Amino acid sequence: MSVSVHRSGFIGIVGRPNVGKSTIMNQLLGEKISIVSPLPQTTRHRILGVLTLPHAQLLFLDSPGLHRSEDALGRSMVQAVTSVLSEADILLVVIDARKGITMEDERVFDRVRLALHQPIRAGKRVSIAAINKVDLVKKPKILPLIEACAKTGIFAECIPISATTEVQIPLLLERLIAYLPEGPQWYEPKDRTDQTITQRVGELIREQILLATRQEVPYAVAVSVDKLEEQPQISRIEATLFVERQGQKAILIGRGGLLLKRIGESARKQIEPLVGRKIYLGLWVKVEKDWRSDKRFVERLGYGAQLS
Ligand SMILES: Nc1nc2c(ncn2[C@@H]2O[C@H](COP(=O)(O)OP(=O)(O)OP(=O)(O)O)[C@@H](O)[C@H]2O)c(=O)[nH]1
Ligand SMILES: [Mg+2]
Repeated sequence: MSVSVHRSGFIGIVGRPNVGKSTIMNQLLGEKISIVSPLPQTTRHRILGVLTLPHAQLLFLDSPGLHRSEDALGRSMVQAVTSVLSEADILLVVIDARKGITMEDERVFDRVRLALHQPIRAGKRVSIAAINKVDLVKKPKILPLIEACAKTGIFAECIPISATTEVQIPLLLERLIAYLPEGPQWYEPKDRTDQTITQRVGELIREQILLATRQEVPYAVAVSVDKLEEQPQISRIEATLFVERQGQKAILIGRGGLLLKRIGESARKQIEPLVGRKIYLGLWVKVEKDWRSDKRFVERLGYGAQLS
């Protein structure tokens, strides 16, 4: 008779910006928990995504891309990566197959190498490399990349995947479960994330801003949801969009308020399925000069290691 074992643990998803960390987490969860955009530094804090299966519970920790940044926001993002590196039982290190192994990846590997030497509850930790975006490269390019990953000596496995076309995503899931330590079901199956609805709504609005703006503007915007009120027919949501300068405010609002209106409409389409009803979405733009350099303001926004 085989005795079935229940496995659980934290899987920290780390890597340089824009390699597809959040896309991979969403694919593995089958739900959009983290926002995704073509711009680097989309994810600004640690985000928990829970996948409950009959014999395993996978607690994914999505993290911001590891990068060098001197302002308070950048530092809080790096701090979030550090906390994920120290807490995870398994480190899932994401690499972009199109770009190969860059200097920035090497810096991530150094951090992973150090983390692997730190003890953790379940004892030995492992790291797995996911070579993502293989849909964008020709097959002969993949094998040398797997070899280069293996050569680092820090990965238990190097798995080529494509998060968007779902190539080898089931295999990745299977291998992650195989390395999970034995453990209980920590979260109720209905719990998918530690983010509140308000925080998720704020992120969905920010996602539409990232998709609709250019140059410095997307990086200079923060969203604060001030009100989420259920009324008989609709939910009323009001949010403030903080920018750093008057010029950015003018760009975000657009001529005749057109851009802000477009952002609001596309955000509304994303938010309605999440809250499960029709919403009224009111957006206001406010200048908070150089907020990214203001540690207290960055903390107030909930960025950094933890949301709550
Ligand atoms: N073609 C292709 N594009 C992908 C794949 N995975 C992610 N992307 C795209 O890569 C871009 C970045 O994806 P994200 O998931 O936001 O990347 P990230 O690593 O979380 O980025 P940061 O949060 O900024 O560090 C998006 O435009 C995704 O659609 C993939 O497998 N194939
Ligand atoms: Mg991300």
